[in-house]
Amino acid sequence: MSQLTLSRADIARLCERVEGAQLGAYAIPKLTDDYPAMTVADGYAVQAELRRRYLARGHRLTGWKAGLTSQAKMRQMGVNVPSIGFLTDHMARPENSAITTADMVHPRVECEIAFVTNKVLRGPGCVLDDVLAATAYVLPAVEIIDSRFSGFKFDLPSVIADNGSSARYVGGGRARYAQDLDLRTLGVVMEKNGEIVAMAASAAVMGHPAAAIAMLVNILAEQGEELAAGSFVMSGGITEAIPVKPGDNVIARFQELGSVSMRFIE
Ligand code: OOG
Ligand code: MG
Repeated sequence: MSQLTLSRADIARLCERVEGAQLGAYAIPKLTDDYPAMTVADGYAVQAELRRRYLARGHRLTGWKAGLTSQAKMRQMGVNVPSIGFLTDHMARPENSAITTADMVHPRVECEIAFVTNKVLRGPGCVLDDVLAATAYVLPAVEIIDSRFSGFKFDLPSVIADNGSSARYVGGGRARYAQDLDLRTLGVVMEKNGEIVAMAASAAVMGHPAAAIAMLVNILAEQGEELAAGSFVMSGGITEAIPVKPGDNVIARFQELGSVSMRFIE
């Protein structure tokens, strides 16, 4: 990975800035406006500090998410390198629930294939088959992302520091064994208020969504971390993300995996 350029004090300052925006649901300028030399390693250092602070507050780590793993997402965000972020129990929402938007800045939804692991995964050198061998089952998920940066505009170090825009996530549908499916060719259709707003196939995510999980494990290894058994791991938006507002109903229909629904309220 790149070199750290930020001091401990800078990391703490930027972490507080991001944490304030996450908890207060307000937009801030991207971090590189003030710290133009910020690197990807700096972004992960801020994210690690953010994770430490949430866990110290009693939030529980439930898993991880890969982001910017499809061309659709990279094109939409203008960033062409994948990234990872952490997930906690406070971000989880039940299927078919009403999700409040007042505590978010400008939420968007994206459909993803999620993996639940039953063995520890460690990099470097983690590959797709290692992921499949450590997968208990896969299930469909919708991630609600919410960049804390003004206009949903950022660069790679900034979005990594903001925990990959993680905000909420909903797992659901029908859990399946990975070996019973062709994980590359699953069609996904996203509907908002009864209209189709996005569609694609799962190969859009790095050719195979398990490849995104392998990438995530290798990025964790660069930070001296492993993926614990029992993790819930999202492989990244298959289509571009769709903005949502109060009153919207969303249903993501996944071939072979059922559907995941939610509605948004004030
Ligand atoms: C960054 C988060 C990307 C995904 O699935 O690609 C992400 C963003 O687009 O704000 O979660
Ligand atoms: Mg995502």
